[in-house]
Amino acid sequence: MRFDVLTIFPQMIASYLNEGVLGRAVERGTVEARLVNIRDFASGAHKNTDDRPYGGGEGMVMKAGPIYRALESVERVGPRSMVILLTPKGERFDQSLARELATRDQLILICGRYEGVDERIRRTCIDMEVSVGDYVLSGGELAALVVMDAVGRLVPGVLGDEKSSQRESFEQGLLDYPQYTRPRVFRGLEVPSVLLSGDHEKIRLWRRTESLRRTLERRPDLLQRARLTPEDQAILSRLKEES
Ligand code: 6GU
Repeated sequence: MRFDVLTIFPQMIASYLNEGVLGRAVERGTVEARLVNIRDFASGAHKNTDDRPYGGGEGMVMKAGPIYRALESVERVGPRSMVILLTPKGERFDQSLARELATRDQLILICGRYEGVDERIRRTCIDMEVSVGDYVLSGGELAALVVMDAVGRLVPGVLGDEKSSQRESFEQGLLDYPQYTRPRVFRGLEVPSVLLSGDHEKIRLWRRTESLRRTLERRPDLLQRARLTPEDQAILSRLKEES
């Protein structure tokens, strides 16, 4: 997977890419990440990348020219390359979109600012517009990092344990079960005894129940779309009776 990020703040992206799971993947070459500073493609003495909106009003709009030239400078890799604009007006990013994007060869991510980019860029250069949620960020940089992180960890070879991304309950449409590690007692609170029992079937059942309990309490909307087994249905009926 190759990411090319077009931004006026490349340092915001660079520092995150140097650390953690994504940092290691970049270091190993499993994921390639290139940063393109849109300002390098601006013209004029001031190298402006934004300007006032035609028609008047608040804020600034990102100019078409610098983004267009920055985009032209990016080498296209593989047959499944895609240009994505990060904007709060975009399609909502979720795990299923992350999975779809992870099958691509290259994602070219354009970080817009909140007031937006010139509509002619959107209409001529963009394959997809993506938002990371219903709130306003001051720029698309954090959103691009969210997309790169969630997509990057699905690329084969990025996580140490190949199965660990599939085990996560969000992949199955549920919230994760509670986790415990040493010590056995913390501020008077004991680790649930089932987790110390060594009985793997009991542990599996406890974890599944707690996943379903949390999802029912906090995100009942997820249960509509989750793939639920007959066992899950039975657990859910019991949980609903209890409450
Ligand atoms: Cl992609 N950009 C900005 N500026 N704000 C957002 C967003 C993106 N997604 C959610 N809020």
